[in-house]
Amino acid sequence: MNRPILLTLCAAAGAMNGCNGVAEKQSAIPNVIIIYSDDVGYGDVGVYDGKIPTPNIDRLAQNGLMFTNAYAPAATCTPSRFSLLTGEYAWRAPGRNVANADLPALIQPGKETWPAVMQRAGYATSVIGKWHLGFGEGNVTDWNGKINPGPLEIGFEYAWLIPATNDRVPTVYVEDHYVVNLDPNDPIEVNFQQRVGDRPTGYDNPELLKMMYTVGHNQTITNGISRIGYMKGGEAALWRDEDIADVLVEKAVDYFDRQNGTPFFMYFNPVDIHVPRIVHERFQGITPFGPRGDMMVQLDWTVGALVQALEERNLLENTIIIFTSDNGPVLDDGYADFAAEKLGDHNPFAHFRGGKYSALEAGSRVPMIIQWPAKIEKGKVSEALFCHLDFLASFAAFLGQDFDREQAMDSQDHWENLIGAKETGRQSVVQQAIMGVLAYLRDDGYKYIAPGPSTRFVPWAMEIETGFRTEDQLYNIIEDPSEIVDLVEQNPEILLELKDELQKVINQ
Ligand code: NG6
Ligand code: CA
Repeated sequence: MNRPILLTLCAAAGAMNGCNGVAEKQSAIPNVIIIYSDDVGYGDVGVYDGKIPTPNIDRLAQNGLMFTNAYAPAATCTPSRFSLLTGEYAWRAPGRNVANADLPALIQPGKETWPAVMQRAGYATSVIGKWHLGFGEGNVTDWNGKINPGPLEIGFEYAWLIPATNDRVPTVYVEDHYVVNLDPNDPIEVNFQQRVGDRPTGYDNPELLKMMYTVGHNQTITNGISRIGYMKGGEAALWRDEDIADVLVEKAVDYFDRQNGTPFFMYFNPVDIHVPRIVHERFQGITPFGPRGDMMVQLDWTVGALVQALEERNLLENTIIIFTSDNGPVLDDGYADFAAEKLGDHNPFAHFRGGKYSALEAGSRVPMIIQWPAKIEKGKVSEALFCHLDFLASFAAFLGQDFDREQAMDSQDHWENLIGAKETGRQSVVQQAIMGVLAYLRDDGYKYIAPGPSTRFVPWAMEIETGFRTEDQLYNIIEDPSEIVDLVEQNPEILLELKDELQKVINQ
């Protein structure tokens, strides 16, 4: 395949060092890995004051740049991942909320994407781990044939996938277009409405479970865990939850080894620390914090294993590693893993209110760390306002690539923030909570939460405040990061400004 990256970069950088010989040219192009972890809260990482040991993630910060004002585009997975990949706010069109596995692809071929930009710049591109953005064109996915369109049609050359989430069927891996290890004589059928097949369910046979459900999650049992949805067949293809972290690392390292010097882009998506929190036996009980803490340690192990593999291949120096999370933290998200009871002095929410699903800060303000030894100064902290939407435009700018600005309309070039060369970032960001509620945050700290339903707590995760009210709310998160003092009465002019600015973004 055509890989124009070296020329492009040399052209963009003028008399940049290393544009003379092929070997030197190649070493100038950084590999890029984004580790997009699942449901990791701002306070879950050691360097963000977490109490669970995360030495490997902490080391990324000690050797790189740590952000204190970075935002996932939404407070749940599907819209955040949609926006990360497309540079468009997910709320601009309906139907981009938490997806079941069998829904059509939310990103259809022809849509501008971050991996497509990287691919045009000459990168080998891959996605490993959680997908959760649907497959196919319209009908329910047929898991027994070629599954497409999917990631391979929107800019990824290689895919090893968890189709949706680790709590949803089908509990099988998909490699490129096909379910891995599928026996054609035992075809898969998936249904999110009614029971299919004769596997036991959590509601009929709770005595078979290795972890009890608390809310939902009581349908087909595979590997001793009842899931969201029903599934028939595919017995030989079923994953063992305990092995997922190891399998994803193995697939990533295999991919490094297949590149032979071609720069690569990897969208690496652990299922950690999403429910069900079933970790490998070697991590079970390793912390006093229960399965949630153990899974955080497993995630940290994953980060360390990837770093070590890069180091052993002499790739670490010139690889950009981004560690962040798709949304904020949650304790009980549907299984009895005693996350709340075993929290001790660890606080995943840091000093923020809300959590996963919420319009309040803990919903989408996430840890974000970038390490790139060849370029980024060690041990710096950035307060720049940044949103995951911006990777697309920022990397396009760095690589001298153009992109479809009408499609990726919300992506802004903040490359200088990413390498720690500038302190001011975005002027504002829109935060998306569940139930379509939006908030608008400005870099002076003022935050407007638009009116929503009267639901005060997330109905299926009752410890989390939604932050919703039926009337306008205004906070200043610099002075009041916990969003306690509503400034609507005090600052009517600022409220009007923010409402107006949000409306402009919506109308854009
Ligand atoms: C919710 C699930 C939750 C989780 C979430 C998606 C219930 C009661 N809750 O519907 O457990 O799977 O969807 O999480 O079913 S996310 O991180 O992928 O957005
Ligand atoms: Ca998530």
